[in-house]
Amino acid sequence: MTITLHHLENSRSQRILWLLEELGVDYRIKRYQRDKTTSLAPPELFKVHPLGKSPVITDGAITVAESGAIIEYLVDQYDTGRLRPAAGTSEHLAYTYWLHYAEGTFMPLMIISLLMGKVESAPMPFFIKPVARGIVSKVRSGYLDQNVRRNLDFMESSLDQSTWFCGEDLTAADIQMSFALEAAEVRTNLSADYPNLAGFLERMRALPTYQAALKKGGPYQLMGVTK
Ligand SMILES: N[C@@H](CCC(=O)N[C@@H](CS)C(=O)NCC(=O)O)C(=O)O
Repeated sequence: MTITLHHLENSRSQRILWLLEELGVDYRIKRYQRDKTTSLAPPELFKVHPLGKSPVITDGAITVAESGAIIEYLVDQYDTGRLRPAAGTSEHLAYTYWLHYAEGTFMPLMIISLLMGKVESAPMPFFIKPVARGIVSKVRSGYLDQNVRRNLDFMESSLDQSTWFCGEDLTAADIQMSFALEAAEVRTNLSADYPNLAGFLERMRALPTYQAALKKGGPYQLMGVTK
C-alpha cells in the first residue's frame, strides 16, 4: 500500500509531512491549491473526504482525516515505538493530552483570531466599519486576548523542565503541536515573550526531518509569513 498525503498548500498538512519524514515511510504527495480569493480548499478535496479539509491521507482503501486521527493511525501502523511513549506512563498521558489540546483548545483560538483580523480588514461601507471594529474589539478584549495569553503562558511553563512536550524525546504530539506554535508565532512576539516556545520552534526547524518535509511540501507561508 502506498500512503498518499492530500496536501493543501500552507496548511496543517505540513505537520503530517513532517511525521511521514520522521517515520521514514514511502509516501506520495497530491497537491492542492487554495482559492486565491477565499483561501478555501479546492472542490477536488471533497472527492477525498466529505469535509474537504486538509490534512487527509489515503492508505490503500483506507481514508483518514483530522490531524490527530491521522497521527494516531500512522503511529499505530508504522512507528517502531519511538514517537509515542509506552502506555501507562506519565509521558503517554502527556502525549494524549497535547495531541488533543492542539486542535481541541488552542487552534480554535487561532481561528477566532484569524477571523477577527479578516472582519477588521474586510471591505465594507464606511458607516459599518466602526460597528464591525467595535464588535471585534469586544471579542478581543472580553474573550480572545486573555485566553490566548493564558494558553501561551501555560504552554511556555510546560516547557520549563523539558525539551519537548512529553519529556526529553520528540513524540508525535510535538509534531501535532508544531502547527499550533507556528500559528501563534505569526500573531505574537514569541521570541521576546515566550522563550521556551521560541526554543521549541528553533529546535524543530533544526531537525533534518522537518527540513526534508519543508523541501517536499514546497513554499510554506503561514498566514502571511514565509517559512
Ligand atoms: N481539526 C482539523 C482542521 C482541518 C482544517 O481546518 N484544515 C484547513 C487547513 S489548515 C483547511 O482545510 N482549510 C481549507 C478550508 O477550510 O477550505 C485537523 O486538524 O485536521
